[in-house]
Amino acid sequence: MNPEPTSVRTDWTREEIAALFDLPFTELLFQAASVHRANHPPAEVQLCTLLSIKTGGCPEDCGYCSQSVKADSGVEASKLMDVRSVLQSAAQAKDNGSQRFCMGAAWRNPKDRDMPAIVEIVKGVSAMGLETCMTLGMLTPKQADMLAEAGLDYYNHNIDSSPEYYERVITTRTMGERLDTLGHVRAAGINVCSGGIVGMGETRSDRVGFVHTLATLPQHPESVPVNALVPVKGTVLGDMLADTPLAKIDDIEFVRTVAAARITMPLSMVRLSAGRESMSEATQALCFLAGANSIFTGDKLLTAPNAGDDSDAALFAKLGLTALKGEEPLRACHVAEAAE
Ligand code: SAM
Ligand code: DTB
Ligand code: SF4
Repeated sequence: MNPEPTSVRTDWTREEIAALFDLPFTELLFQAASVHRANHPPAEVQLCTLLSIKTGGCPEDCGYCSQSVKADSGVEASKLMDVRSVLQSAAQAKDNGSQRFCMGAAWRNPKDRDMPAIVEIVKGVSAMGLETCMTLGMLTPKQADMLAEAGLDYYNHNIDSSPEYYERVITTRTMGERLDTLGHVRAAGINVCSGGIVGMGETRSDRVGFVHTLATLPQHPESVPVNALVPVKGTVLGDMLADTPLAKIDDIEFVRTVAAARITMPLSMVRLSAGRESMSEATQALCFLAGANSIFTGDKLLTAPNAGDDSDAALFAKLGLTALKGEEPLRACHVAEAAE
């Protein structure tokens, strides 16, 4: 690893990011791989496990999501899981070599009455020596403080797309509200995980705007999940894609998005997130070359299938990749220090 990390900029212009996307693919990959190895061990990938702790019945209308009440996806709504069952799943994830345990709830926002159970879950999973991440929807400053106090390491809240395209995918809350929650998470001292989805029918200009929004936040998210849309039947976007098969995101364009995220946010962990199940090994390998250094393991994401441990073990062996070990949770202050 290069001892002198790349300087961190939060003043990227859209034009600069568009120019990255426009580079010859070989040049873009060379730049992304160079930034990657200057700041991270290039053959180590962080393993995260997801668990849906409260599934379905969500009042929001996100056009991609199987868990929205607006979707006719067959996902049944359930209540918040009991603390013991969550801890059992976390123990299993740890046994399987996972470093981070990410818990998701299909809520617009947690209710105050949910918070004691959530706090207990965070404390229990932390005590097992796993990094904790939660994604529960919008938070008030007080709820963010409660999560910080409980020891939550990361909070996931995605901006999902460019500000312009966001409004065409979700109408029940604004991008501004998403950014407010990210601000509360940051102010509480919790590490930020924020990314989005590629392949929702957006244009390249939207993908530029998506990366630009993240890369110009006052401080880059410590984790940036880049999801490829998992088209779920019964959702607006899943059905739209089923009717127009050519709308599926081009693999090379997906890799370009990963590379642009890596170059503009050099210190962040860039997670190759949903959609790996239907991605070829070659495309995943290109994403790792382009700077992706984190994945979700296991057979299931929240409701959709994931690549699975056996195929991941085979892929890692083929590519000579290993699990990232022993990393301390990257505290927000580390990023600020490295930026100086
Ligand atoms: N309700 C919370 C929220 O929206 O912040 C947390 C759970 S939500 C399912 C977490 C993220 O998963 C979304 O922001 C979206 O980026 C991603 N996601 C959901 N459905 C997806 C799909 N079908 N394909 C790809 N990513 C998806
Ligand atoms: C993120 O960006 N991707 C994860 C996690 N954050 C919570 C969720 C992916 C969900 C994929 C669709 C599903 O399982 O329903
Ligand atoms: Fe609800 Fe989150 Fe799904 Fe949107 S993405 S419908 S907020 S669970």
